[in-house]
Amino acid sequence: MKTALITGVTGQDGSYLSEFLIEKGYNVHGIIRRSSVDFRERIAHLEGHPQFHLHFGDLGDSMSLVQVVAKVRPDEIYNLAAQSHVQVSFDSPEFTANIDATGVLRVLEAVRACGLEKKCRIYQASTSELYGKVEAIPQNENTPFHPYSPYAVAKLYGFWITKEYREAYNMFCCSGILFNHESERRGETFVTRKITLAAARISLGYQDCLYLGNLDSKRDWGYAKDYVECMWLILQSRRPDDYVIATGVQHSVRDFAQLAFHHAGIELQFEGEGINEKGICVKGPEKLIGKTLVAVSKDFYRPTDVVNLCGDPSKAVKKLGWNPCKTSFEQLVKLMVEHDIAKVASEGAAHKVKMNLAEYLEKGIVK
Ligand code: NAP
Ligand code: F7E
Repeated sequence: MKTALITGVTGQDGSYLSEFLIEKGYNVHGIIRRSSVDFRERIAHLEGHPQFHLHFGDLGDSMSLVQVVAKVRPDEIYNLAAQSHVQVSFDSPEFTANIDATGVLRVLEAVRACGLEKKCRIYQASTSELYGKVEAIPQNENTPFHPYSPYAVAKLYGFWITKEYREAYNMFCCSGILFNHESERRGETFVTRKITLAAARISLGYQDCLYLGNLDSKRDWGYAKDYVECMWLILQSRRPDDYVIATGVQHSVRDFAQLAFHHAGIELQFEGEGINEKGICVKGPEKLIGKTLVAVSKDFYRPTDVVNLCGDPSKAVKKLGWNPCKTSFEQLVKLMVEHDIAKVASEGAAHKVKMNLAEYLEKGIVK
């Protein structure tokens, strides 16, 4: 039985990867942060499973990492832990650098400190944000990087230090350059989940209007459940290497919103430009017809924004046999909206909290 260690196990990807590896027969160990409140919603259903174990540790604390690695002696490490929100990285750049850049070094060094360089394979969660202010479309493994946020700059260090340890110490270290991937478990402040929750709340009468930033921004959105399989495939390969993981299909934030509201029974027509653009209800419940349900607020603009991401997954398809077309964009949006309608309907009044922009901003809810 193989043993895997996952950092970031409480996150979107960590939870799906745990399920995937347990299914494959692995003993799965996850690292969780110590905190005064428990927030382990995404892995609650796995706790108590005989193949699932949790350990305290922090990417900011090398001693904790060495202790866990020494105890678990994993065959594979999936380093998914990160401060993963791009806007937050502008607000907390030093913390982001410590976890997303130096944190990667700490994981690699923990493996060396425990003498596991030959035994342990390491997956580093890299990102399409490395392409940032893009220099070519679509982006593949040879496209130059141009990071465009503190998050991306930190992740660039993570990418290069992983490659460096591969070459300097002959370690089996790989980076997956993953494009945006979403799901019912996506954090609520990322744009897709913010939209699907708002579409659900608006259709059920708990929110008046959804405020967004740059509607023109384009992403290559895939389904997180499909992407964790690729992380595993990367570590099963004969030779360590880096791979772009993407669908190859691009949509704007506006497209996402239009389709999400459609699945909530509301047709939107967009009018105006830039900060004055509005999504108006043209079909749906009588009381919503003619109302502005989506508006733009500069509060959700970023100091520098990445606006044109589209990945070319040919290498992963050819070398790993990965299928990027398992879940289409249309299926992804539908499953997220259906999930959130059921969630809002069952939780009811709790969702009134995020009704309008003033409340969003007052509560310091992340952009
Ligand atoms: P996520 O839901 O935000 O999860 C991040 C995880 O990192 C959480 O488990 C969090 O723990 C943990 N974490 C944060 N700071 C930590 C620290 N100091 N020490 C230990 N753990 C810490 O992220 P995700 O969407 O699953 O993404 C997984 C990884 O892939 C991240 O590295 C992200 O940057 C990268 N990535 C994501 C995407 C995407 O579209 N989702 C695309 C490319 C790359 P808590 O629960 O305690 O906060
Ligand atoms: O933004 C625009 C925003 O926050 C997507 C992380 O998982 O994927 C994620 O980073 C786009 C940006 O994701 C709002 O300006 C408009 O252009 O959902 P997001 P992200 O920044 O792409 C990459 C691959 C990662 O590696 C990261 O870890 O949408 N946008 N209006 C908005 N974004 C947010 N959050 N909120 C808005 O209201």
